[in-house]
Amino acid sequence: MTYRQLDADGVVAYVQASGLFPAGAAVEAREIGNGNVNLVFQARSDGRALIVKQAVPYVRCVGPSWPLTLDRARIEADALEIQNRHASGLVPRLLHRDDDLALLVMEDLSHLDLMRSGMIQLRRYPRFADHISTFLADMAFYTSDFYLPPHDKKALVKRFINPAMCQLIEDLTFTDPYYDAPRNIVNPALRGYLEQTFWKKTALRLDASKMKYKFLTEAQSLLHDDLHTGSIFADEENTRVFDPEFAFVGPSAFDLGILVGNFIINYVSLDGTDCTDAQRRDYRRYLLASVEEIWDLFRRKFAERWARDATEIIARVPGFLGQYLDQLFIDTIGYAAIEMIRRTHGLAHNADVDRIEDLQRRRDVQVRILELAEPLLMGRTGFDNEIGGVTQRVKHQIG
Ligand code: SR1
Ligand code: MG
Repeated sequence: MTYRQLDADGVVAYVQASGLFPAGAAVEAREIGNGNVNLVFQARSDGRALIVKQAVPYVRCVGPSWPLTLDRARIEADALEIQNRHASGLVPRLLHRDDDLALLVMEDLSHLDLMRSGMIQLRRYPRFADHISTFLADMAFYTSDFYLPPHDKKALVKRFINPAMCQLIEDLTFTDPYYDAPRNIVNPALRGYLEQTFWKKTALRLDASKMKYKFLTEAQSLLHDDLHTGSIFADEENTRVFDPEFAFVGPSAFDLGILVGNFIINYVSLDGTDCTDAQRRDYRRYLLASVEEIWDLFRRKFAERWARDATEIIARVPGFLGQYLDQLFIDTIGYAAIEMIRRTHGLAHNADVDRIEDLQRRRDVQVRILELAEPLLMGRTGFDNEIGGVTQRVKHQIG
């Protein structure tokens, strides 16, 4: 079948014809997506719901003037299959795929919170650090050279060659935020700071370039590659990581760094909101405890998998694991800072900050994020590879 874009009626006809609901069942569908890139429908029948996600041949939030590969749906389905194998229960179940239509059908998770929205409302997710550290350790180890036989690892790299989506991240994350790029979306109240101060920081730009080069060249493990809090559903008991359309084999620390960066953005954003001092203090304590727990559990779980399942001979060389994890830590902090910068004035922002309506107040938060990102990025080797040093720095600088 050749590609055609579905509307809600088309989705109803498609799921009926595909046998995803019992024959003859009445089905309703509505578009529920509010993402930047794709169409997302919820199809319901007799109290049961499915999610139908279809890629469109352009960036949805911009329109047809910015074409984007449909192959991202194939990548997403492939990534979900692998994530379901290694991190089962932590990603949506893939029920059906149609690569010709660039379409996936997944379990409906709308009973869970979109984590970003929940965090904006100061909700807590007590199982999250345990769950996400398992997801990250499983993917970082079981899709790496330390576990996969050489031919399988190369086949994985080949299967996830994802150049258009990678270029999007390369440009929007590592390049555009460091100059007055046409695609940046800049709070007018922030522009003066960017022009007079931020865009003149040549040493910062050099370190951002070093992080970009790692992103371009380090094929360590299969990444989700867009692991911000808008790519996670959660509640008190559950965590599901979704939307891996940017997946490719890249630097393992990138997923960790994006996640940590999003927690820190939320942390700083609380200065621009009207929560009480006690609410802000308590939630900030929760956020930093989560960051510490995520890193410490990741490090421990990765080392456990290494000790139990490593097949590559270099994994038996004394000292290799420790140095590998230390470098992952340094890169995690670097990528966290890179994420904080890009979400402030790049193309795609975080609602945590953009919900602050008063532009001057939003600008003050944005400057604080940028001025915290700088010592994290430039000082990433100076925390003795201890996450407590990073959280102390956040607390000391922001309060
Ligand atoms: C074209 S918009 C691209 C951004 O949105 C996604 O959520 C990713 O974060 C990407 O960078
Ligand atoms: Mg997304």
